[in-house]
Amino acid sequence: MLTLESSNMKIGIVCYPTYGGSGVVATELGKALAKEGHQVHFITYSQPSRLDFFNANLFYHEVSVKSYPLFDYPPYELALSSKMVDVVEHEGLDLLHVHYAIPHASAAYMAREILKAKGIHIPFITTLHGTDITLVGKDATYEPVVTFSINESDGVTAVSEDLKKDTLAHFDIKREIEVIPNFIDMDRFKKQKKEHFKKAICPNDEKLIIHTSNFRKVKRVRDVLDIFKNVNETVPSKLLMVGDGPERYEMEEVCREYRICDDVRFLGKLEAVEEVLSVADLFLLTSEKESFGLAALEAMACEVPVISTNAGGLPELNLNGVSGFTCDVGDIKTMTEKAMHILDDRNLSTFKSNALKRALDFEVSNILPVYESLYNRTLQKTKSKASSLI
Ligand code: GMT
Repeated sequence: MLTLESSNMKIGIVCYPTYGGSGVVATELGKALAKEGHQVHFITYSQPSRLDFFNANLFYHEVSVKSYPLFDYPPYELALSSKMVDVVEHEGLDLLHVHYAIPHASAAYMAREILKAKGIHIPFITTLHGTDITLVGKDATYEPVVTFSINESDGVTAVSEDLKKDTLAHFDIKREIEVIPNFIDMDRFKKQKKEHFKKAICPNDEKLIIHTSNFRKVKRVRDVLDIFKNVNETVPSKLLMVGDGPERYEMEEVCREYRICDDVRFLGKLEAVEEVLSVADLFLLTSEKESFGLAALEAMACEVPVISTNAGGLPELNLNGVSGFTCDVGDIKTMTEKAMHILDDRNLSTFKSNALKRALDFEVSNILPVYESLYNRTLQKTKSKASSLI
C-alpha cells in the first residue's frame, strides 16, 4: 500500500503522550520522519507534549475511551486497537510503530489481525523502552501478553544492548531484537547563551548541578540530594531539580532536613529544559534502572558532563572517565568524589567538551536512517508474505 513517493511511507505512531522518555522519543522520531517527507499519524489519547508545531506531514488522531457503568476499568486497549484499525483503513497507512510494549504491542497485534481479516496486511514494529520490560512487563500480571506480543511483532527494537539482554533473559523471545539507541536533535539541544539565568541562579558564580526526571522511586532522587549535600559542603554550588512525580514532595522535605533549601530549587516540569541545561556544570542521574538515559543525553548535548549510575544501558551512553563517570547504584561516596573531580576548574572544560562529543554520536541524522531501513525491510517482508497468500 505504498502510496506516497516511492521511498516515502505512511507511518502510524502509538505512544504515551505525557511526560516520559518513550513518548519523547516517539514524538521526536515522528517529527524527524515528517521532515524527511514521510507522512506520520500519531494515535494517542492526548496530543503528545512535544507535538507543538505545524508540519503538513504530521497528523494526530485521538483515542477516546467510552465508559459505561459496568466498566470499573474502561477498556483503553480495545479503543486503541479500534482506532488503529480506523486510521490504517482511512489514511492508508503502510506500517504501525508502537512505543512501550504495554499495552501498545498487544493492541497493535489485535489491530493487525482485524485488518488481515479485511484483506489489509500491515506490519507493526514494537520499540521496548525500559520499564515495560525491566519493571512492569516482567510482572506475572502482564508477562504472558508481553512475551506473546513481542514474538508476534513484525519488528522489535530495544533502546540499548542492555535492554535487549534483559529482554532475552526474562522473556521467552523467539525473534530478532534490533538495538536502536535514543537520539537527539542537536538543533534544539545545544548550549545557548543564557548567562542571565546563570547569574540569577548562581549570583556568586557557584557551580550549577542539575537533575531532571519524573521523580519515580526507580530514579533514587534522594541519592541526588545526598551527593549534592556532600559536594556543597566544600564547593559553593546550587542544585536545580527539574520535573515532577511521586517522590517530589518527600524530596522537598529531605532538603529541609538537610538544611540545603537555600541552595536547591525545584522547578517542576519545564518545556525548554535545554535553556537551564545550557548553564549547568554537572548532571546527576542516580537511577536504579535506566535502559538508556535520554535525560543524560539531553544534558550532554548541552555540554554538561554526567555522573550516573552504571545501571542498565547508561554505560553505553556515558563513557566512564570521558563524558563523566558511571558508578555503582547507591555509591554516594564515589559519586561525590567524582562530582568534585569534574567540578574542579582544571577538569571541567575537558569533561564539557567530551560530553558534547559523545552526544554527537546520537545525533538524529545518524539514527533516523536506521529506523527507515528497518521500516523498509519490514514492509518488504510483509509484502512478500501477503503475495505468497494470493
Ligand atoms: O522512567 C522514565 O525515564 C520514563 C521512561 C518511559 O518509558 O517513558 O523512559 C524509558 O525510556 C526512555 C526512552 O527510550 C529511556 O531513555 C529511559 O532510560 C527509560 N527509563 C528507564 O528505563 C527507567
